[in-house]
Amino acid sequence: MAIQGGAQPVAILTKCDLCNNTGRYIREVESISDKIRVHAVSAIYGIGLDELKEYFTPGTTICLMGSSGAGKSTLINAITGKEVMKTSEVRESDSTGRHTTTHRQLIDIGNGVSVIDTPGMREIGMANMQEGIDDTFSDITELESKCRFSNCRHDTEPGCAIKAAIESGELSEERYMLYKNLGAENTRNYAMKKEISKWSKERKKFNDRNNIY
Ligand SMILES: Nc1nc2c(ncn2[C@@H]2O[C@H](COP(=O)(O)OP(=O)(O)O)[C@@H](O)[C@H]2O)c(=O)[nH]1
Ligand SMILES: [Mg+2]
Repeated sequence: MAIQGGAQPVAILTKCDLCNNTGRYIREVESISDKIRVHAVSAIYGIGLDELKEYFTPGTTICLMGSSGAGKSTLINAITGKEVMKTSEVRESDSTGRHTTTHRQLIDIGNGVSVIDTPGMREIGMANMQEGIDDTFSDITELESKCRFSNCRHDTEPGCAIKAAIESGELSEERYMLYKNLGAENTRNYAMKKEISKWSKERKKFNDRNNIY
């Protein structure tokens, strides 16, 4: 979504003080796409915060996305050295945060930098994002174009470049499944979005005809 929207995606692994194998997780996220930068930080212990300074240049708008309790607000407070955002205790029972932020807000944190904080999201609904997905997985779309059949489903077709790449180890099956699942989710949500908009148009027409406001 970030790539398709023209934003620079940065993945931040928070609370690295609670993890003794951050390198492994950094590499795991990095392996998804070479277009995404990954940092592991601890806002509480001030680890890795320097690495993030380059993103806080004047004129930049930073949008924080991540589930409630991930440590977004604590991170911004640690970087700015001020309490610009309210933080919340994480519920022990399900390790999710209480929803301190209940609405999107745009905060001027000084130095010409703005931060958009989003309320805790349980999921990001994707629709009409195929372009961004293809961009993120451009190595896979490149491989797909090398299949013998242009409509290859990478299933049982002969001359399939995807299957060959998975077999040779050039492409990890996990990454391919991620690409496939994101594509399927996108198609499903897009179809749903179109269906909803069709019905809302129908309803509007019905209301107009019957003078219902
Ligand atoms: N151990 C540890 N806890 C953190 C860190 N950053 C945030 N937390 C805790 O995680 C909880 C949720 O933080 P918060 O910033 O409110 O999360 P947000 O919902 O993403 O804004 C709070 O209890 C924080 O104290 C960190 O670097 N290390
Ligand atoms: Mg918050």
